[in-house]
Amino acid sequence: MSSSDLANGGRILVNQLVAEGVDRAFGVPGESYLAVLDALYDTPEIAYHLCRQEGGAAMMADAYGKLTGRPGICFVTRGPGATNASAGVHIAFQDSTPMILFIGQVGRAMMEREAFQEIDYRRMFGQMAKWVAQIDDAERIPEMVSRAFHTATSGRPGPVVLALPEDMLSTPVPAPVPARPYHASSGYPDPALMAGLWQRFDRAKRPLIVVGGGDWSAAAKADLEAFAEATRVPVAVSFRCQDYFDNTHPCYAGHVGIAIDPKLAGRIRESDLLILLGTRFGEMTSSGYSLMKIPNPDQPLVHVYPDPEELGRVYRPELAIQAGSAAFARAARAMIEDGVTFDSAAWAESTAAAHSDYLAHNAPVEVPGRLQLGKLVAWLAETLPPETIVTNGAGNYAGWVHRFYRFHKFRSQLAPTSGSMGYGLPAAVAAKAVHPERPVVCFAGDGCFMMHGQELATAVQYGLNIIVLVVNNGTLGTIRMHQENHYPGRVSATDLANPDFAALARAYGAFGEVVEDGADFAEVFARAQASGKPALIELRLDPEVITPTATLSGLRAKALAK
Ligand SMILES: Cc1ncc(C[n+]2csc(CCOP(=O)(O)OP(=O)(O)O)c2C)c(N)n1
Ligand SMILES: [Mg+2]
Repeated sequence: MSSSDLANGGRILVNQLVAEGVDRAFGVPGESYLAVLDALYDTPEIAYHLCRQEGGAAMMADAYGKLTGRPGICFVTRGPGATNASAGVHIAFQDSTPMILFIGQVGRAMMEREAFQEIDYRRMFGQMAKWVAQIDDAERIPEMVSRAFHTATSGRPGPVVLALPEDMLSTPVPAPVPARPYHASSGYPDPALMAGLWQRFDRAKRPLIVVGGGDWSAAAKADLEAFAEATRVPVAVSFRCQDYFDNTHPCYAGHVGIAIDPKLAGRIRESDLLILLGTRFGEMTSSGYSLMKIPNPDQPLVHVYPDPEELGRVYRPELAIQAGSAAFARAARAMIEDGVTFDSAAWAESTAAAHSDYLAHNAPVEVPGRLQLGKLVAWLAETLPPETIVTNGAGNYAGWVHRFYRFHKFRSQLAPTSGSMGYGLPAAVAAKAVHPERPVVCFAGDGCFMMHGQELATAVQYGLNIIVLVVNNGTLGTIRMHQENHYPGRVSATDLANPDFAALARAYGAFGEVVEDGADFAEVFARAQASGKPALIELRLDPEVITPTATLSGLRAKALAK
């Protein structure tokens, strides 16, 4: 055998990634996977984005997975690199995002001694990933990596973790043939079950579809919108899946999330044909499992989900259809195009009422102080083009975005259903890398921003001109709100001493300004857009304004009066 037939694991791995169509990876280097970094040195097909912390890198990979439908690729080193990255793996799991985390691992000869930074990733990520494995034989890289792509994208998508022992990556072996590129597969709805669904539609008076989960696409959204247009069926979106249905569509019924509009909650409770499409209807969507009884909902329930293990796991449906959301939406549209009709007279009026209730709930409300956050978000919704990508992490500030923004295009929202603080900024960085032509706006709280704020350096390094809006209320507002509700007046470990965010942004080489009065926002935002740099605008919000409809002192008084 000639030496040209030999390749090390790093080269074999990168060749396989190229064969799978990978164009980008996010990571933080480590000495444990130098051979991969070396192979990337002469692989122009793959852009490696050097991040500042692995949590941010993994969140960027998640955002890439959401935006493209292809696995987001993340490379981290063993031990501390992997533990940092776990935040992003958990997000990808709860959001059903295709993602592959590659971890440099200690050498094979020293395994199980608790060598430097050694962890058994199978045990560590067991509950958080669809599949966790270690590639001990470089000749099996094509097989294992190919399986990782299939697993991450098929059925209910999710993260896969592959550990790469350092010496496996660096030792030459006979070069294997790359595996063929992956194909994602998800179930197509059984026509017999679909017939049962259409019969139920015929009898229904108050049908409602709630969409969410992974395995969606722009085409799936368009198919569902066409189906809704033809049948006038109202469609609501689950927590943080607000871009799965055009919010200005006349059948759009609103966001089934935290602080749900009580009128929409009523519609869900009273529905006589509730179709959950791709959503697990988890804790945040179900208002703490209060909108449907468990295990037997009062509402006649049809559950469409790609993973059969989820069907009947929490809610016992009348009809369970194992199918991908995209396949279901395609089938539903095809049926309408084949000439099947429903008499929508029974519900058309209530669909119109649901949409006007949504519009009323979406209209900004007046709050105390000079910064009208609702109006500011509504102004952005009016002003920014529909392809704008809006990101956020976790905190009460996000509630304003969810309520007062309007989403039109698929994947114009990147927000973690797992409620992971700090997600917004790395997601925005990835979004701008994938779609440089689309405006990207990140909302972060003052607590949230500090979790992964260092990725502003990544935005500057790669010239990714995102705009970050830091809603600074000097507190971990969500927790403070819960404190006032449950332990009124006993403010414990929630006040924040913050840096000067605008100055911090400028120190990074970004644009930075402060807005205290909402009237100045449009002007500052225009300057940020024109700056030609990543930008941060600090919005000073009175902590009293804890939600669009509650003040901290009001919550305290209410709790004390109990
Ligand atoms: C990584 C992580 N840590 C802790 C929490 C718990 N948590 C949820 S919201 C929140 C406070 C967020 O504060 P901030 O970003 O300032 O937003 P605000 O609520 O003040 O608008 C905390 C600590 C979480 N969701 N994620
Ligand atoms: Mg805050």
